[in-house]
Amino acid sequence: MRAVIATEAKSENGTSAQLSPELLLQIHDHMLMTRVLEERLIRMQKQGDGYFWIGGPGEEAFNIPLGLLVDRGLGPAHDYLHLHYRSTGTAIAMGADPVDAIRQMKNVASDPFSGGRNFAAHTAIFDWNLVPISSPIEVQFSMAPGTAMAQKRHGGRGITIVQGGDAGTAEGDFATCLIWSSRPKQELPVLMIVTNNQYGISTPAATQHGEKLIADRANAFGIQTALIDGNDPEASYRGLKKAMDYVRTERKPFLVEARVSRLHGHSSSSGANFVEDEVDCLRTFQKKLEERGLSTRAKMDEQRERYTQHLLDALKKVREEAPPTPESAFDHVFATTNKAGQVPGGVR
Ligand SMILES: Cc1ncc(C[n+]2csc(CCOP(=O)(O)OP(=O)(O)O)c2C)c(N)n1
Repeated sequence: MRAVIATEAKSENGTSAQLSPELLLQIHDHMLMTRVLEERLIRMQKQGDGYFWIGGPGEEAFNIPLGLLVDRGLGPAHDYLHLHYRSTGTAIAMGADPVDAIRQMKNVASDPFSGGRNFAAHTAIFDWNLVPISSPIEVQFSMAPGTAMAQKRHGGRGITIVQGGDAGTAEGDFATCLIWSSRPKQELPVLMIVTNNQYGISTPAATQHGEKLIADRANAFGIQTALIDGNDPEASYRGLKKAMDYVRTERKPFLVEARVSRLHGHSSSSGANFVEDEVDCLRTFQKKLEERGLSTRAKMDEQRERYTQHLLDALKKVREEAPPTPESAFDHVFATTNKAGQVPGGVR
């Protein structure tokens, strides 16, 4: 029941085999695209192409393996995702088009996540059970038991994945998830993830947590836990695979605490400039790929340039796209109508 460091776990099947070169390069590919996308989004905000940026540079080494391990699909037979506003990398690894994140940042009608009406990084993909990411923090932890309950009733191997930051665990929603997912004989297939970057906006975690590890809080509920080095994509892949296999098979909850970096601060509100003194998972992974002879500096630099150009070209096109129309303001909004079919106070 004690938290274990997944880097110490030998591998997903108990051997010391490394992940295959193909998988490592695939992880790198998505990490690089996600980082270049975040840099583009930050630039867009600074250049007036968006009013606010928040995102996940520094979490790629964890979020990409997560996305690759998801059973993607619609309905309770597949995984449900209740993610965080730093989770863009997970959606990219699942196959989302990075240009859609640019459309949302620019708030154009073609943004498939919110029709140009939500914040950056508020991904929502109905066909993949990726439920809308919320700005009020931690509410996803109250919703997760609902989809997990549907999956438990449905049967099969689909699991619910819910992710949030360290500070958010102070909210009651986090306790709600611990309680509802661990009721005796009614346990739910929920993978709870806390991506711990050691800060809640500007408040250091060290000043807020009496517990040594956030993951330890799950022990009181009989929930198994793991502490993962989220800056290491190999440790993340192995640790997540083990945790997800457990939830899929046992139909019981599991809590992962991942240590990650926050490489551009909290959001555009704190300047979004690069933070030099935190581990940059992309830099360290690229060094490893070079050392192992799996890629070269020149190749990775060329790839970065290509991705940067692709997203810049996409932005130029998105700039020409139309914003949402006023008439579409009530599309997809749940509201009761009066006898005349009108939304009270609305314009439907
Ligand atoms: C319910 C609620 N309270 C407060 C906020 C303001 N707020 C936005 S982000 C944030 C800090 C979240 O920190 P953490 O959970 O550690 O996640 P991180 O942003 O570090 O990934 C706060 C307090 C909010 N969005 N929602």
